[in-house]
Amino acid sequence: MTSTQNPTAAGSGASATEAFRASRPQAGAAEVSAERVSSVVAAVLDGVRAAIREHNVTYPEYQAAKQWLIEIGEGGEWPLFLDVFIEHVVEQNAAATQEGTKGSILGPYYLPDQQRLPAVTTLPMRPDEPGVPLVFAGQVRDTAGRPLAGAEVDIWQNDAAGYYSGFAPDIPAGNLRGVVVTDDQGRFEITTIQPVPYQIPTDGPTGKLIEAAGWHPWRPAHLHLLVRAPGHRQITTQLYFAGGEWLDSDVATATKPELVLDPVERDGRLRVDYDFVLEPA
Ligand code: MBD
Ligand code: FE
Repeated sequence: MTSTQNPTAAGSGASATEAFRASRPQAGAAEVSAERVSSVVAAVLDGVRAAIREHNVTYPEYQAAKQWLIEIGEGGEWPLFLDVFIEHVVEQNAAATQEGTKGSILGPYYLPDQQRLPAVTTLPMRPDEPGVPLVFAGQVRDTAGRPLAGAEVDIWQNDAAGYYSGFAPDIPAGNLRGVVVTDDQGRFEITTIQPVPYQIPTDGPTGKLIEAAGWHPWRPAHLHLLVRAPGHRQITTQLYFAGGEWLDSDVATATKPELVLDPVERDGRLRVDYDFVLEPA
């Protein structure tokens, strides 16, 4: 392994904040009416006020909370904190109108514009990339069962040390990321390594909060995916591994039973098949 330096929370937080800004997700916000802003924001504030009353929050606690909020911003951890504790509820709302493959949260570590790769491929990785080899194969179809040729399986994952390229030092850009294009049968076969459980950085404000509350900071091992094809609704999802640690207690509350893979050993590697189904846009 080439990595000697431990990534810091501040480092990955700043990168996640920068990646979020670069994605320009605010486009469309101008359409929101004053009525909508008022009703949603009033409900959020009412919830906070109710918690303060119910738990008789004191001045020292209030000031500590203010300090913590300042640190979340300074450490660039708003994407991390929000995606871990809030995004799954927004995803639940989106899922109510979505057919086909189940979705899950995007999380803070997606990077667009990665290398385009052929249908049968190996994800970009270091020559000495540690980890258990995994072959992840399948087909992309529409809700009528027709194969989607030229669909894009945009995949990213952590390495055997638990870190994502672009959000930790000493990992080459694009490592364990890629946009795999399906063949004329809508098929793909991706050779990679097994991802490992992800620990929320314990040295930043999100980690400090989790520790102060006595919670655990772990997500189960997962592959992240965006699957898209022209004329179809893009799916944002994650795939997990049967029997894996933290599967039933994901700190980000983002697992679903339909998204659990169960790889089998074949020729000394793990292999698993999983098909994606996209609905019309
Ligand atoms: C992750 O790797 C992740 O997927 C989410 C949702 C939050 C924090 C880290
Ligand atoms: Fe992740």
